[in-house]
Amino acid sequence: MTDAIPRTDWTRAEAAALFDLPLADLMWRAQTVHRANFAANEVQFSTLLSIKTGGCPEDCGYCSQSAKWGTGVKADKLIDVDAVVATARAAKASGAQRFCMGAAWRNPRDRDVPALVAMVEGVRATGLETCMTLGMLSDYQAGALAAAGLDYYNHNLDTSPEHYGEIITTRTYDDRLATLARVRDAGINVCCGGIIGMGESRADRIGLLVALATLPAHPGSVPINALVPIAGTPRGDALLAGEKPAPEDVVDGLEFVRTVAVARVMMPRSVVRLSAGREAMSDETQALCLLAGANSLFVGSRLLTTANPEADRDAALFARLGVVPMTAPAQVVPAVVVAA
Ligand code: SAM
Ligand code: DTB
Ligand code: SF4
Repeated sequence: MTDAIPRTDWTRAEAAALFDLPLADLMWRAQTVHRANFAANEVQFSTLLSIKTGGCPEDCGYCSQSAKWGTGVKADKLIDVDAVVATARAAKASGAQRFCMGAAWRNPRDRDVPALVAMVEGVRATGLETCMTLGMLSDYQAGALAAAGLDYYNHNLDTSPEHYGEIITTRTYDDRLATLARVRDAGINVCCGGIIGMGESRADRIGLLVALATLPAHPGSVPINALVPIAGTPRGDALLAGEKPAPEDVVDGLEFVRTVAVARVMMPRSVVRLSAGREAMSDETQALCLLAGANSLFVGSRLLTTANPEADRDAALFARLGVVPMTAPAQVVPAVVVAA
């Protein structure tokens, strides 16, 4: 069966049925969808740079950069445009295809916009795709970034609507949906996903994927992060203390792989990113995530404030798996889509 337009009417029951499939059947579904829409062995490589670190007024319960938690991350100012562009050049030289700039803000101030625009223009001039994640945006700010040529804006839903209040209280799910609408309306591609391993149930993982797959259009990029536990944050401390959800809700490597596979089936044309958490993941779990349809990764030894695998470990893994860089721009995918 083929379907030209990816479905945006997924139900929780349908998503739950995918999660419940025998692993081989789920992987077969995910691989079938993946191979109909993407070159099977191609992976998009992104690099992250923190352009404004720490001191964030939000209370995200997982984040090293919130001023609410004693994590030891110190607050810095927005860094210089030249430093950003120089880092982008180096990322391009080492094989990155997209350059993501992250700021520990609730939202940018309008007086930051000229510098942000200069960063987008400077990074684009290196030939890299650009992505920013700066918190909530106004219409003006989204418009200015779009006019500068920003390719993607990352703004995550993080978890299900029900679990959200356990994780963040300073910004609502609806605030996030409103920013996503502004980004979409400005003509910027949406990058939107969440974090797995924050004490959520499988029903919450289903709720997150359904929220993503029932947006007016599927996000072009869907980052699936494994929680990087940061000492001093409520969610990090809970994970480090060994807090375990009910047996049916436990997140281990296989549950993470299932989450990636269900994301792939529900959002067939989206680039699914195996995002934070690779440093602590075995090569085998990462390989299964790629088999499940993940086709984007962060490369480079740092994410925003935490470690990512070193280049030599990644090079050895990609060589063993036969993974090659994505050739076409990620948003250009063949018209044929295999329905779930
Ligand atoms: N301040 C902006 C915002 O939150 O909208 C942008 C930067 S924020 C660090 C981007 C995303 O990184 C968060 O939405 C979250 O999904 C992810 N993230 C942050 N800390 C993480 C952690 N410890 N483990 C996994 N993902 C994390
Ligand atoms: C996303 O979903 N993951 C990236 C990116 N968007 C900005 C961030 C991961 C941050 C991991 C924790 C850290 O390094 O501070
Ligand atoms: Fe601030 Fe973003 Fe961290 Fe939340 S995730 S505390 S908004 S930097």
